[in-house]
Formats: sequence, structure tokens, C-alpha cells
Amino acid sequence: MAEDNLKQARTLRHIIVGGGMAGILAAIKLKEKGEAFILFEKADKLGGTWRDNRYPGLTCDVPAHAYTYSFEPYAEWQKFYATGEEIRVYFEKTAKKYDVLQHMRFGCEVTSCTWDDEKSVWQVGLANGEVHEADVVTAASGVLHHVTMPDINGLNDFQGDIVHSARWDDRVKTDNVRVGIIGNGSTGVQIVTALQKTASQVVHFQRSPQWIMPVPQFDYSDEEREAFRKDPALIDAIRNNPDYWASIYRFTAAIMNVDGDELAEVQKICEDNLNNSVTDPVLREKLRPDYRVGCKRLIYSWCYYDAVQQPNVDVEREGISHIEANGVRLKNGALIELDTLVLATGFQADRFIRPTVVLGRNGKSLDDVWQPTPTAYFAVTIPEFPNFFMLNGPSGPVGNFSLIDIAERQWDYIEQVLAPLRAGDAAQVAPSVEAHQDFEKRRADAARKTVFGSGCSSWYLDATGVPATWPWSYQDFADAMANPDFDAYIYQ
Ligand code: NA7
Repeated sequence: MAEDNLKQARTLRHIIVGGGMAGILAAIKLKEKGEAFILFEKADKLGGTWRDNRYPGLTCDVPAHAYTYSFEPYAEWQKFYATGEEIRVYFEKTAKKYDVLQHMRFGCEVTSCTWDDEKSVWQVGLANGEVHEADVVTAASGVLHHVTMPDINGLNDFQGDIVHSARWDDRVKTDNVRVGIIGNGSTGVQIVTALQKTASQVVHFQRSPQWIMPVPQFDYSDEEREAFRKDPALIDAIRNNPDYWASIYRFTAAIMNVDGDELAEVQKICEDNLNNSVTDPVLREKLRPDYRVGCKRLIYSWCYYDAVQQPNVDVEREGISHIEANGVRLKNGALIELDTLVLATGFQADRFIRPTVVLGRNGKSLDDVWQPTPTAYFAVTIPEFPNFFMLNGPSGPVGNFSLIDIAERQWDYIEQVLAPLRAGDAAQVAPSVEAHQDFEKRRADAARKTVFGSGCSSWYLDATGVPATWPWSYQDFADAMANPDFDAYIYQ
């Protein structure tokens, strides 16, 4: 391309893959910028995680007012921790309000993204055969999207209702029947607490116990919502509450330093919660994890210990041998008879945009580059995949804080990295191989020392057993996103 042509400021053409929280954010930001974009979503409506997950008891473990876009506070939350359905409605309303729905195409699965180095464009192929051209692709395809079915024999033999938590079906019977829940992450815990109220019997199959962080849950009154509507500064005061942010900074300090006071503090809170809440010593020991607090994602609950002490709930720690027509056969030979089985067995957290085939320079396949495990420069970009960005991509911060805030900071970073392309100074940008290797080495070295790597299994670990997470403080992340290292990027 001639130098003169490049030097003109230009509006870029974007394709966003995925219509969840991060994709909607990108759409709103691009609309504000006046750039051309299409968002492709394979489902028939937006919402991502909050569309897919509809299981009983679903709440977000980030306080509702902190789990919104910074530019779109919301007065209508019913409770301190919002339900999944409320959050889905929030995203739908926000997309409408910012008038981005017209740019979204639903029922459109992106199956390939192919980089054309001559033209400096992406050719984006859809399952229906269409091909669309874009200067920039942003993958906002989510993290916890592809479900994990447990490798337990006999799943198909079960004669009752069986459902994965993330594919909830309202026809599944849960009232006045015997329900088994396999899985003890945030999801399994929330389902147990909800179904305890309606099922005749609940059996919670726990392969590993979990630490439970006690948190308050309370209703916002009509008067409070009215006050929030009249004065959004009241919402800001909650969002920006120094105590809330201090807890995030303390939490990331705890993650980074397994010998530090912060982790000891969290450990004590969770141990006290278990010791003081569960009266039966046998049940208490059944529920006691043998790994450090925070190694697996901490579970926030105000009612789990209460629920498992109700007469219609059993916690089953004996391993599962297999599933049979009438229930779950344990390794000790006992059969637990059930009418309904819920699989709260989590997600394949290393898929990201895959199975979409992404081919960068010289036909290099992202799937190959991501063997044995996905990585990205500062969690956002990949060498040899120019003009390709990820929101909530590999090795971003994870913990009990808002992924919306993370995506907003990542978007600010992307905007800065894109600025020279908008100015017409370049047509392509990607991080250098060396910068990425250096970053990834430093990141993995630090990640091994975090509490996530302190000796437990979890979806935070990659295929090689290294935590696939941001290993430094939240402030470090905020600073990195606010100040991209332009020397790491090759513009051409
Ligand atoms: P998680 O946190 O990945 O939890 C999955 C659970 O399923 C966990 O307790 C696993 O036990 C259990 N599991 C998985 N496979 C099996 C088999 N084969 N047998 C028995 N138990 C099994 O998923 P969630 O959906 O709860 O939460 C995901 C995230 O969503 C959460 O962190 C929040 O960010 C929201 P294990 O611990 O491996 O022994």
C-alpha cells in the first residue's frame, strides 16, 4: 500500500465475535467512535454466560452495583448480589439503550477468521457460508462457555432427568423429587442451596470440598431504588466504595503471596465460617478442604452451610463408581437412588474462540500456536495474528471480582494499540514474538508461585498444570492496561 494512502486518518471496519458482556461493550465503544462494525453471535439472543446459565439459585458473586459497565450504572437491582436473570435483562436493556442491536447478527456462528496479509484484512467466515471482511477482529467469545461433561460411566443409562447446569431445561423435575447434584464449584453450591427448598431430597456429590467465604445478601427496598434513580452518585458511592476496592487489592495480594498476612486473613475467615456454622462434627470434617483457601476459586455464599444442615440434604464424599438407571452407584457399592441428576461439572476454560479456525500470517493456525496451552501478550494480543484482539482472553485476571471492569480496561488498551492504525500510520499491528515470549515466561514464573498453584485442581490451571491467570496485583493489571508498551508492538 502506498505510503501516502496510509497517512490518512481512517475509520476501521470491525468484526466482534460474541454477544455477551464483552462483545456488547466493544459494540458500544465502537458506536461511540463512529466506526463500522458487525457483531456476530451464534445464539439467537445476546447475553453470553447470563443467557446460557439459567439454573436455580444462579447469582453473580460480585455485588450487583459493582457488576455493571462503569458508564451505565443501574438503579433496579433487587438484591446486593443479583440473580443471573436480572443481569441478563441489564445487558439487554443496555444494548438497546446504546442502540447497538442493529449491528448485531444473531444465529451467525463464526467458523473461521483468515488473515490476508496483502490486504491487511481479516476474512471472517460464517457457518452459513457468508464471508465478511474486517480490518480488526475482536474475539469476545467468553471463557466459561464450552461445558465439561464428567467422565463418569453410565451417564446415558440414567432413566430420570439429567441436565448440565449451563444447559438448564425448565422441564427438568426438581420439585418434590430426589435430586443429585454432581459438582462443588460455585454452580453446584448455588444449585444445592436453591433446590434444598423445593426437592424432597438433595444429595450433593463432592469430589473435593470447597472453602466458603461468608458474605451478606440483602434486598434493596423500593425507596432505595428510587433514590438510586434520582441520584446515580449513590450508586457510584457503592461502586467506588473504598472498602470494596480495598478488598480486591487485598484479595490479589493474597493470591500473590501464599505466606502473606492477607491470605492468612482469608483462610481464617473461611475456617471460622466452617467451624462456627456446621454443628455436626462429622459433616464439618466432610466439608473441610485439604488445600489452601483461594487455590480453587473461592465460593461466596450466605446460605450453603445452612442448606446442607437441613434434614433433606446429604453431602456425599464417597467417590462415584458409575451412573445406573436408578441413580448413582458409589465406589463403596451403595446405590443412591435419584429422580433427577444435575451435572454442575464446569467448563473447558481453555477453549476461548475455538473451535473457530483462526489463521494468522502465513496460514499459521491459532489452534497450533495454542498447543499445549493458550497464551496471549498481556492477555489481549498474539504475535503473527495482526489486528486480532481478545477480551477476557488467556491469562487475564481471575478471582472474585468483576470481569466487566477487566474487559473495560482491556478495551482501553486495545483503543490505544489501535490508535496508529486509525491515524493511518500503519495497517497492521501485532506484538513481537520476543515481547510475548518474555511476557509469558515472566507471567508463568509468577503464576506458579500464586495460591492457584499451591496444590489443588481447578479450572485456573492450564494443561501443563501452571495457573493460566494474571499473577500480579490488580493495580499492576490496571497500570498495564492504561499504559501499553508500544515498543513491544510491531506496526507495519
Ligand atoms: P467448577 O468451578 O469448574 O466446578 C466443577 C465441579 O465439578 C468441581 O467441584 C469438580 O470437582 C466437579 N467435577 C468435575 N468433573 C467431575 C467428575 N467426573 N466427578 C465428580 N465431580 C466432578 O465449575 P462451576 O460451574 O461450579 O463454576 C465455574 C465458574 O463459574 C466459577 O468459578 C465462577 O467463576 C462462575 P473437583 O473440584 O475437580 O474435584
